[in-house]
Amino acid sequence: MPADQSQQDPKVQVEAARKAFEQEFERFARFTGGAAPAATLSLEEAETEQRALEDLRTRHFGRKSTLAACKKLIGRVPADERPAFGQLVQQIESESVARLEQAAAALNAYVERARIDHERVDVTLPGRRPRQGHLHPITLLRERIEDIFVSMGYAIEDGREIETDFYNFDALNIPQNHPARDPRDTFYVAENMLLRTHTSPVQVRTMEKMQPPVRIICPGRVFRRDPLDPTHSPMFHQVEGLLVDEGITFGDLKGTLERFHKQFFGEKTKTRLRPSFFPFVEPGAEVDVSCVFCDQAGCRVCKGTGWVEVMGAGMVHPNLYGFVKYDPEKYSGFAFGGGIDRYAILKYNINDIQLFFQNDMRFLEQF
Ligand code: 2NL
Repeated sequence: MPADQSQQDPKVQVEAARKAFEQEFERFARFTGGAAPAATLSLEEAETEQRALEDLRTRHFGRKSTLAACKKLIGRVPADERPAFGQLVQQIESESVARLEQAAAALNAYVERARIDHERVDVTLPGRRPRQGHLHPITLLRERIEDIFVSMGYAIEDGREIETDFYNFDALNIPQNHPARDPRDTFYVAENMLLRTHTSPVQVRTMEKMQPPVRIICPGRVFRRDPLDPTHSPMFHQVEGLLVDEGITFGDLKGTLERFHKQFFGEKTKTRLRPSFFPFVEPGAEVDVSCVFCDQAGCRVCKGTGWVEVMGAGMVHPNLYGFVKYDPEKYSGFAFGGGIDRYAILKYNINDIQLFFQNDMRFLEQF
């Protein structure tokens, strides 16, 4: 039989179509025997097989398939053979489609199970608890200091971090030629504008706003051009205090600082004032507390002296009252200032101020 004739022969073509299907279907036949062979496939592989099987269905039984073409050839079959031919085509199609359906059903069931497995949530697993944060140790100590002074009747004031040189220096009786004004010590941001080097400007502005009695503390960030090292930072935290009223004496200053230090470090703590000089006070003093680490036996922190310096203090210089229009004949007052970071270092026995600003969780978590 010539090749073109065999291609024309409908029976031969139907048989060829069946063979072609059988060959291609062979690799899907394994799914029909239950879920076992499919179980070795991943979800993605099974989905690929699913698509391949549907593609095979379209190619072999769709409108453009060989089988569909065979059905159209029925006219070429001799009339007496037509019923048998029709039956043959029907039988081949229904048998093949049935086998394909079986495999598809098994594969679909497997994919469905695999998807459920894939998306399953184990509700018995412990939840992921968000870690609770807390305030920074410097903030905690600032609040502790604020609480102590509030309990003594002080108000808390804050103000700007960028100041004029008038409020930062002139109004504090700091002379034009004072080294602290040098741009090598102070951050200037414009002509006559600077990052405050202490929180005293807040106190000056408060005195401008109100007549005595004034009882305030001013905590906040301050800035000095210091190198980064274990005891210095170009940004640190200060708390200053100011009290002005009628008849205020140096004794009031000493009693106030004694009470504060007992509250802050513990009732055993002693406070000592040594003469010193600051342009904004007269007389001025350095303030020491008895060493909280060795009970004055002498240690590394107090360098064997039993005392640790914590503040500067003094009676407000009468020149300041001129700037803020207070009557120096009627009023007197005291002021003090210390570093919050320094208090934190002493309270927690920390040897490096940088730890407060590096924000390493392993450090911060300990407070
Ligand atoms: C320091 C600062 C001191 C003050 C700060 C002050 C503020 C006003 C008036 C008078 Cl508005 N004084 N503050 C007074 C004495 C010392 O020390 O850097 N201490 C470590």
